[in-house]
Amino acid sequence: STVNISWPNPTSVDIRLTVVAIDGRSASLWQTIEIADISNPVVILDGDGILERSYGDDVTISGHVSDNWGIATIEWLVDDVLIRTNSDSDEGATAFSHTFNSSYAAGTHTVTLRATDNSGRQAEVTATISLRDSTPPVIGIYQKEGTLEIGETFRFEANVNDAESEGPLVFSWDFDGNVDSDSDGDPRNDDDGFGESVVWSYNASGPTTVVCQIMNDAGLVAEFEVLVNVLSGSEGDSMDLMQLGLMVAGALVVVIMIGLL
Ligand SMILES: [Ca+2]
Ligand SMILES: [Ca+2]
Ligand SMILES: [Ca+2]
Ligand SMILES: [Ca+2]
Repeated sequence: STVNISWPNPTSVDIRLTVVAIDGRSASLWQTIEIADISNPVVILDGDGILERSYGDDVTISGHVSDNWGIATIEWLVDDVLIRTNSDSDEGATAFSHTFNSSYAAGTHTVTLRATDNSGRQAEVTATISLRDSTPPVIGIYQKEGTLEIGETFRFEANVNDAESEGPLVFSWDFDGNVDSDSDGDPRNDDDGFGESVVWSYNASGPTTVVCQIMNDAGLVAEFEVLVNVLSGSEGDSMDLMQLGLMVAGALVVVIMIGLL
């Protein structure tokens, strides 16, 4: 004959088997059985596949944990670094929210849900997060216009950063908005110079624009523009912006005086 019994907790039990014969004689046998938890917890994450997220987005992941005896702790790890520990009785222990800031590199990261049962057995399951930079480089304060003389060298500098971009930013300068030097139909996109700062000079007078484009690791581009007035240098047949402004002011005074007469 067979008897099936299960125990909810680990224990040690003494079992006595007694057999009684038809004639009343009996015999007994003792056996000690150790009841132990020998199976890992069951850990499941809701959803599957790689989660695509941008910097600053909340990553919220939930899961389910169960065990044949009982769960002692539930842990959440990001890139194998322990972020949160809960006991099984904590509400919300199987829901986790994390924001990836610029201290994380763009690319693949992991979020792991790990459960430990009352006998110290562990199981874990991992979700994969693909983190991307969705913001172009940020342009800081810069001088929006300036005056140069023909032949005068000047260092143009870009005050730009991108906290989420790991590699160096790529700078491309177009120093003359009047000339389409690569003949592609756009006079503002020519690669006249490269790098965070470039020394440049002009050999023709007149106003023009400098356009600097900056690309980050994710291929996102920001640009800024500087107005440059190039003077011929032989004063008398040219005037800089300030002289032009004084002349306008003088003309106004004349107009006002005429109005008073
Ligand atoms: Ca177990
Ligand atoms: Ca960015
Ligand atoms: Ca062009
Ligand atoms: Ca150009």
